Amino acid sequence: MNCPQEWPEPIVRVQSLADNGGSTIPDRYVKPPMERPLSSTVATDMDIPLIDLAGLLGREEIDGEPSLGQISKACREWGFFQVINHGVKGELMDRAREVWREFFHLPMEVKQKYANSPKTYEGYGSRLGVEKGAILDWSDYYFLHYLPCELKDHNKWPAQPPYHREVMEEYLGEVEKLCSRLMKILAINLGLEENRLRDAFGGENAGLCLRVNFYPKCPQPDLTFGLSPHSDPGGLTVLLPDPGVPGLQVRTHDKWVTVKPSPHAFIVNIGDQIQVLSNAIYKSVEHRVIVNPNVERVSLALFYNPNGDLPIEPIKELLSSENPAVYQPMTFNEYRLYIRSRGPRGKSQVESLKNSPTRQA
Ligand SMILES: O=C(O)CCC(=O)C(=O)O
Repeated sequence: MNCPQEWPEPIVRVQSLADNGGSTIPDRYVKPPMERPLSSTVATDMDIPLIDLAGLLGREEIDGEPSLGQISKACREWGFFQVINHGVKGELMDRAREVWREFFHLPMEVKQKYANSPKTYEGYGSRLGVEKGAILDWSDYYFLHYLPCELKDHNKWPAQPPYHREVMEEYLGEVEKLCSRLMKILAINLGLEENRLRDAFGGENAGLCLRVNFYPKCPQPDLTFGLSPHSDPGGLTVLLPDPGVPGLQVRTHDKWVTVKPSPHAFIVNIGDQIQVLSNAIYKSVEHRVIVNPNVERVSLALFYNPNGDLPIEPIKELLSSENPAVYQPMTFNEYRLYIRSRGPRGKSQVESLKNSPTRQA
């Protein structure tokens, strides 16, 4: 299966719809009644764990550090946590978010020069998935490859605002270091050698890409989503949220929890590929984004992914006759075609990799 070169229908920018100032949203964005934000329970008295990484920063020996246990529990129970004192300067985080906000507020004809196609998704986009007639989400986005180096093409990066590239090179370099640290912690917490997960991703050849999500104001937020429920297909996601504008909701059991972003925290979550490598010890959890009638929202999701050509399967050291492999191997290039063609849709994909009981025996 290959992704088509072109979108099945003309692209409409959600930002233009919002700027038109209508009091209703087009039918294309209206979710069926049972799939709307208020058709499921939202827990108001809970939040994802908040973990202080200060004790882990700049230390070679991290054994015995209390945050290790907190991260282990969060990866197994929530699949999500926020981190503070993570080593990336707050000021750089703010600048990265604001250069993108400036980009989305450039005139439409400037942004259109970067219009993307479903072939690589790189550039300015307004839909995920290529199904003709699909109900769409209330958001635009910008997608960029950063690693492996041969995939990085500065021509695909916005040339405006003028300091955009400088800010983003620094930001992506710093968040890459954070991803490497987190990958080590995740491996150690599984009882593995510290580079084991990173090596399974292809080491230096692992992938890193960015999706900047722009959620315009929405006149009927109860009828749609900024991003429909999905789990992340990749490895690890480090999300920079918009301070003071909650929007991300995380599934826990049969409820949704609205994440309250802490100042200068990143939101970290496990993706499907780490769920597979850990043989389902770590959980890749469904999440969704609600929209707001009064305020727009910008978020930067950095996806740390396996190299696309490597088969990803449960790590042998975690398997035994009592704990056989739960998943079949698949490369990330094959795996991500699903979300690239069908768009964000729940967690059914990783379930489809499950071995049948007869295969496991
Ligand atoms: O905007 C957010 O808070 C979440 C974004 C997200 O889930 C994604 O980009 O996959």
